[in-house]
Amino acid sequence: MQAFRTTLLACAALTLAACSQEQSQQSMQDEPAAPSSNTSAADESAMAGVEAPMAPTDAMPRATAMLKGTQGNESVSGQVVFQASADVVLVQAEIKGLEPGEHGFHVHENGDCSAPDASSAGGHFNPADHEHAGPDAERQHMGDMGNITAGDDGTARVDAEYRFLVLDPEADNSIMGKAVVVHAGADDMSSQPSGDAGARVACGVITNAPQ
Ligand SMILES: [Cu+2]
Repeated sequence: MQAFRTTLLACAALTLAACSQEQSQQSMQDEPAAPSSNTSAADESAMAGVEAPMAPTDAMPRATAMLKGTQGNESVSGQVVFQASADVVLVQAEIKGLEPGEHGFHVHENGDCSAPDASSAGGHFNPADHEHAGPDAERQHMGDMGNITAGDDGTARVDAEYRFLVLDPEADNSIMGKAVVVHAGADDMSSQPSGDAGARVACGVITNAPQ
């Protein structure tokens, strides 16, 4: 009985689901030992038919870019994580120190952020020689990730997926080793060649980061 009370107390700190599971395990343990070999054999054969849950991202390419503010924008910093899945590349980012509002967000063709204004990163990464557009257009530069939006606190959080990014480090058109650039202004997703997004406020090289 003492053990049961302890379980109830512990339950107060747990989720309801965990709690009811623990209680049912408790009550099973309280029952007299019943012949259970039949049921456990059945359980095992049922388990044998169930394949381990697929984990599609485990062996898929993954990369990160640490963004650093350009000259005059030293307050900007952030991290971008790229994770390939079966059909798309997931992009998650948190970028701080921005002016509130929209900012162009691209992959540029050179993995070189050394220039004070990040001009060393070159133009948009565009291996298929398409016109500049937005991520939802039929065609775009591979680097056309659109805009990110910073809130009043200057932080932009990104959780997006792109069907046209190639992350495979073996591929000729991989974004691995290229640069992520954040701009001062919004990408209008139509002006050529780069959406009229203004100066580059942050830059970071995309680096292979296998799991
Ligand atoms: Cu850009």
